[in-house]
Amino acid sequence: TGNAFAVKKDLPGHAVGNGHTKAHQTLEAMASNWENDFSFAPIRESQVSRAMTRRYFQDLDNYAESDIVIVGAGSCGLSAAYMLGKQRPDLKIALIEASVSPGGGAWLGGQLFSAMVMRKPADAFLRDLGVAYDDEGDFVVVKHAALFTSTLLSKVLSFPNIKLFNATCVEDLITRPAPTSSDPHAVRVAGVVTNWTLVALNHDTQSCMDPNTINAPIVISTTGHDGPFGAFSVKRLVSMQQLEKLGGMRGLDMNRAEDAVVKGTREVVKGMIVGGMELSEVDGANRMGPTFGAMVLSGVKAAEEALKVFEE
Ligand code: AHZ
Repeated sequence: TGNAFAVKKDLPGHAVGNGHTKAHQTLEAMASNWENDFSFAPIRESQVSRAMTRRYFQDLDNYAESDIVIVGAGSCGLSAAYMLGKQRPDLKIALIEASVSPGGGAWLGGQLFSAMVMRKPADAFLRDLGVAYDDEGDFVVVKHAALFTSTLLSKVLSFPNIKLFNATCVEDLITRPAPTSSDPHAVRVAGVVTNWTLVALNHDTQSCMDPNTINAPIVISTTGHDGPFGAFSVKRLVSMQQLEKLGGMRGLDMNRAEDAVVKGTREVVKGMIVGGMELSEVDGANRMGPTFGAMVLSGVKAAEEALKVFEE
């Protein structure tokens, strides 16, 4: 073929290629000559498999002991991850998201509309992120929620010390006894129990498929309000008798809801910080509906609370 990069020998189990990697090309050079001179660099299928699986299993090994686990990669969890990644490149942060696609409810502004509203002072987060907005006085508007979420996601994923495990859900919490004078049965949260979401969804159809674990001194839970997947960690805290009961998210009141979620973001049980709409289930706070300032600032505060543990 005259292709200088042609495969020399395609032996099973061996990398293919002639030892030279294909030189970098410009898109312009490529565009001029598709029919004649174009070919991909050679590859053997096993190279693709190994390139993926080696990294994934190294990550599983590496993050089995994490510094911080964030449960849920919605607007709150991603905002917390962004703040932590920016401030503490020395910490290992595992971000666990049940869906294949991270972002939670932040791909749309409200109903099926594009624009995303944030009340001031959450505009500070957008400036930090470098996302453009229209200033409407007391609030700002990003032209598409997906612009906010994709920018935030790309920054979070670029931090070398943050690993997103998507399509993976937290299906239990790791706990250790931490008795107090008022509660001899108190525990602290010491990590999470994970499973691939597709497995977790099939516990009814198969005999026991045991999970995996991640140890961490601090877990930030941001799994959203109650629903098929939401409020996971706090519901578990109730069933293990670490919270007496949930307050239950109240009706929509934007003014009350957003202040309450940000101010309330805290360590709910030793080792577990709760933020975003999951917190409204704990505190019986109102929902805010389609305005996202409280989600990002709750994430900022959750990150701050988590870092206190490492400053102690
Ligand atoms: O898939 C969930 C979503 O991406 C994920 N999640 C839930 N349970 C999980 C589990 N393990 C791993 N057990 C899990 N991941 O958590 C993410 C939650 O994102 P979200 O957008 O639902 O929550 P948030 O609190 O970040 O943002 C809420 C946005 C809302 S809801 C609302 C209202 O209803 O009034 N208003 C706003 C702004």
